[in-house]
Amino acid sequence: KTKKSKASQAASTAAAPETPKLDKGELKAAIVRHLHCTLGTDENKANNHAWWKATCAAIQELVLEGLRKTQKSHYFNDTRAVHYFSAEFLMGRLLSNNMHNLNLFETANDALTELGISLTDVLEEEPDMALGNGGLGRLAACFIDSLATMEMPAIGYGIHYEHGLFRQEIKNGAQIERPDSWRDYGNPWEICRPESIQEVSLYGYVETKYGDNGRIQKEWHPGSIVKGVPWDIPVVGYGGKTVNVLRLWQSQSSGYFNWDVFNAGGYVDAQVENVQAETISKVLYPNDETEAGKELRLIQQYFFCACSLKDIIRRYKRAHGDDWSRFTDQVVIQLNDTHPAIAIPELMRILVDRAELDWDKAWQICTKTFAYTNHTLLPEALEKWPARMLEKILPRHLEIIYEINHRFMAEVEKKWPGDNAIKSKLSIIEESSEKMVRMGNLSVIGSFRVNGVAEIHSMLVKKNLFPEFDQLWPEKLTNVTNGITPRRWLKACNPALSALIDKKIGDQWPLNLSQLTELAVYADNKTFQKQFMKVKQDNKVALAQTIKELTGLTVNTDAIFDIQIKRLHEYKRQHLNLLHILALYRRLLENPSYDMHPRVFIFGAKAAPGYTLAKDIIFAINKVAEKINNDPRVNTKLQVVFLPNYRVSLAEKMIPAADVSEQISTAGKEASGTGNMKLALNGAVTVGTLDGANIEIAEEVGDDNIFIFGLTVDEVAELKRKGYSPDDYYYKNAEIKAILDWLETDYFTPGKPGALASVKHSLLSGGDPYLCLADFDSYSAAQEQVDAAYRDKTRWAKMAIMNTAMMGKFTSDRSIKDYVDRVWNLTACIVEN
Ligand code: H2P
Repeated sequence: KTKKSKASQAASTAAAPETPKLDKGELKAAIVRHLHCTLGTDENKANNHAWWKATCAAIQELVLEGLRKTQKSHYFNDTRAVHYFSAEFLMGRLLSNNMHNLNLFETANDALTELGISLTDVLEEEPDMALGNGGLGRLAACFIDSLATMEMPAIGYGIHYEHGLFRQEIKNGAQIERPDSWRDYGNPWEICRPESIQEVSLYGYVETKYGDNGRIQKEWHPGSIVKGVPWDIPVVGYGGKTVNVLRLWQSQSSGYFNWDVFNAGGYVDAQVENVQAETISKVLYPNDETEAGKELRLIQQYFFCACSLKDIIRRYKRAHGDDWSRFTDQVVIQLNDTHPAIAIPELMRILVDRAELDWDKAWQICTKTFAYTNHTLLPEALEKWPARMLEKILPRHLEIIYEINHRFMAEVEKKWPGDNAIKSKLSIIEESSEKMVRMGNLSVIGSFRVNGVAEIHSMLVKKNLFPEFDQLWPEKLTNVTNGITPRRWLKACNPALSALIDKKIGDQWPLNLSQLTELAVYADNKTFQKQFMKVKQDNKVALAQTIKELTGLTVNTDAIFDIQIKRLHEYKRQHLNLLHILALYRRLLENPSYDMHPRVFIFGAKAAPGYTLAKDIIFAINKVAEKINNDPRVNTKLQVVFLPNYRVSLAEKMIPAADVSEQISTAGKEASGTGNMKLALNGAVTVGTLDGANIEIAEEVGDDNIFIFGLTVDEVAELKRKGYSPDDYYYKNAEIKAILDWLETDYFTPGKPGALASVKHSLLSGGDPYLCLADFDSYSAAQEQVDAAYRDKTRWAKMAIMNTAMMGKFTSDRSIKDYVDRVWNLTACIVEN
């Protein structure tokens, strides 16, 4: 089913980290100095939190030196830069990452040890920067790491959310959302830049005027103005030479504190405006179900795009004045999904209304500036805004969108004369009962390049999502397969494996991940297999300890650690995994000598607060886990763990310990996946469908080193075309029927029959939109193969090694190189030290 391909070479321009800039003594002194002078405490009083802050401050000194030099180089070389616009950046923790990238990790460890402090404990003090939901936001974080590492001039632009993704607690099996506060008492990495504050307009109306030359002019009279305050997070490249920034905007009231109202006793009234303005950057949206939520989300998007564009233009004008002719030589903007698509009409507004350029000239600039990444084919995730909402919040932008559309429709008419069906499909405006603005179409029309995130996804974007756009502009649609940074996702998170690899093939692999193929010659080597599997075993023991701390459960570390970690969504099919667990449970009850290697199934997932079925699935997993883990008839062979509050820092503990990686989405639904890459890189073997980047992983590792199951994209389409009926599987397959019926009893929820029934019902009678039942048998068979393979220790060790060895293609350095070649046309800027 899969073919072997040569891993593409990720040519990194960066050099390996040099000798650390500080020795142990100097770092020790710097940490103590910050403990005294920055934190006003001392070695005897300081707790781990204070030590963490002092260590961050000591490291930040070097980071800022790099930042200053980088900015100077970029300024003097007047470099072209990419501006990565993203509503999400899932950065996780920064201290360990920054120390690794500055080659100071060992030094810091030694320095703190001499001070009687454990670096591991200190690292645990850092809250995750969880300014994202999942893969999309983490991808942005990996990309800015690679950009800095490859010495590319780049800025990330996003929102300085006061609260990132909610903290998940599990109470009686159910998900409870609690506010995340990542910067309650300040964050040591961020720098506020009041000198670069921007103002953003909202609401109001548009006045049409006639200029002296008879030219129609539009003037937007805003109803309110908010301030955007920039916070810079330095992004340290591996080797520490280039330090780029992630600039996040915080909203603030532009009005002054209303002193008169306050003095007259209106203590609350005096602050209403502030509260309204500050609401914009208050929370990261996990969903947008309410009308108010939707409106706020649109405002968030516009807010950060408008601030960022002003920032970019200010920088451009500093070098080039009012001459717009070089703008597209200097600036490229990558739109991470459609969330920042409103930047397209905003740039048009600036160019036409403010700079008074002709429409055609402005449009030329615009369509040479923007490129757009599509991350999903799911219709519900393709953003649309009611025209009336845009009219209220951004009246001038709606006019501009209509004008863009009007001109585009003329182009469509030329290509397909008289074809109204194509027009209504390609139009930015959807003429439904409520007029909607389609941000996907706007993004394609306003960009010079559009990419999907894995080969198959990009093919489906061309074939199913935007086929007519592809006919109209055959060069526009392309692919850039996602990647992950090997610095965080192997070197930092799996130090023992990294050290083993260093010993075998040298320490340059973090910059040139294709070098890992050199490990393949050792895949059959007994000694190396032993060393490799010893590392895995130690990592499993460490994860078992974390599981114990977080859930109280003692897991069997000789069991297969089978891990599924990702956002909870029906298309990702955590419930297919659950059905299989229930099948194993039944088989064990019916036949106590049922032959299987012990397995621990481990989940980590957050469900969007408004996504009821996703929360029901979490509840079901937890209830089934409780039953199985407490059932002595089976719990020596089968255990189930749901780790609460899945996030980057927890992923860093889980991934190195995985034997099996669950990548089981319905074919055609997972655009790429990136967890699949992280797990395989750390020597986990994938059980997966032919979906997203799984297909490319299979090509790299070869059919012998992956367990592929399930319907293909074409088979899924065929089954849906014929009419899929889950009930057929339910009535014909006794095991499926028994499992689903079991969920309706009170077996897992004593005294509360039906508590898990929603999961069953979602899979029957016109349900099961993601074909769990259709893929069940094939999945179950693949799992039997996993079981057999694992029992053959030599075979398994070889598979695990081959997975690590063949992941070179999936470094985000290669993704960035692809973007540079296919989209951005950037050159590296070597920063003088
Ligand atoms: C999404 C896609 C993934 C993709 C990722 C990055 C939206 O992430 O679904 O398939 O790998 O973007 O391109 P996620 O589901 O993890 O939130």
